[in-house]
Amino acid sequence: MVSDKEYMQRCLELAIKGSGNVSPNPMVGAVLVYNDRIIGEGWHRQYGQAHAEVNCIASVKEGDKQFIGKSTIYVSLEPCVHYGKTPPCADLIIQHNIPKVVIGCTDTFNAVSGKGIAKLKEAGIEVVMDVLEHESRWLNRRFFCRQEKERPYVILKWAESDNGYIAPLHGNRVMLSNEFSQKWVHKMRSEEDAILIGHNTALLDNPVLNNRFGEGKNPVRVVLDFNASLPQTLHLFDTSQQTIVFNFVKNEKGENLAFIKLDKEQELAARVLKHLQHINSVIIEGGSKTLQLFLDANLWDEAFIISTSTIINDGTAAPKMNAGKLLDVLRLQADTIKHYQNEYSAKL
Ligand code: AOF
Ligand code: ZN
Repeated sequence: MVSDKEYMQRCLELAIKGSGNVSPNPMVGAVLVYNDRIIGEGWHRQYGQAHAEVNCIASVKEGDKQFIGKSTIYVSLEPCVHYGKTPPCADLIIQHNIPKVVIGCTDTFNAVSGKGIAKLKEAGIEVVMDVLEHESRWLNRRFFCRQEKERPYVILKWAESDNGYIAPLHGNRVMLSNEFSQKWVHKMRSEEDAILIGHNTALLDNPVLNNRFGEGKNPVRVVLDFNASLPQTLHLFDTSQQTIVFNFVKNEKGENLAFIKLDKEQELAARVLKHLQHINSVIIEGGSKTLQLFLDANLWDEAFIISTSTIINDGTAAPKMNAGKLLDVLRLQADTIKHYQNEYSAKL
């Protein structure tokens, strides 16, 4: 007999298929099981469209429809009760007389948070909770962070030379990472919602900040340009992707370009993140001062440090890690990527 955990594992596999297409919604998967046989599977495929439960029930073949009312539905997230872009999934389960629901984790979105479970129970449905809870929360750590901390999930990323520099002095550009780690970086960009850089990085590197190698969407570009003095000729300001410029000078809105004026210099990292709270995740890509701002405020959740074999004679020192724990190490040819995690992601 297949265990609840194994069916939930299948829900998580299905949920991941929505990666890159559902944000800022969570990735959710569902399976419908009758007599130890899967008769339906579904996942949330696209932001604004049908939820996992809807697709799961819709996938049941004609000959199996008679069993829906005798089946167990496994869902990696508590079924919703709100009328959002789609009607409530809890109602759908009740309408189909499904007698048992097994849930991966509670939805901490205010409109749902425990109310989905309560509604199912009130309807006399047996509810089993928190099966693979940690794995279910980890999968949607960006979504849960936004709900619970009212800020995006923050991922730091930088590459450093063998002797600990992030860049040479005087603004010369050096490509630190190799072809493999660059591909890895671009894949990562396609999975996150925003990329943030500082004034100097924007000016010296003139990055496009897109995901050139992979498929999928491009992130929102965010730049800290306190005097709003960056030349509009930079790639950042082409209007093919959305760009947000945080500054102390002006509020302004154009096509795919917004200037947001920060009101105080204190608690900068927190202020910036507050403005980005509609976004699930942001990668902070540099330079050293910008990364250190988020490290010092302890406003980060994961960090990826690419240690390369390049030597820079004299340069800007890489940021200093001051918290977090090493989670794993990935080797891509001569480059080593150290993956750290901080308090929030460790507690999920
Ligand atoms: C579910 N199953 O597959 C997902 C859920 O705007 P809407 O209508 O798409 O609702 C989005 C909210 O619904 C989202 O914030 C989260 O709380 C929940 N997502 N719920 O029952 C699903 N994706
Ligand atoms: Zn739903």
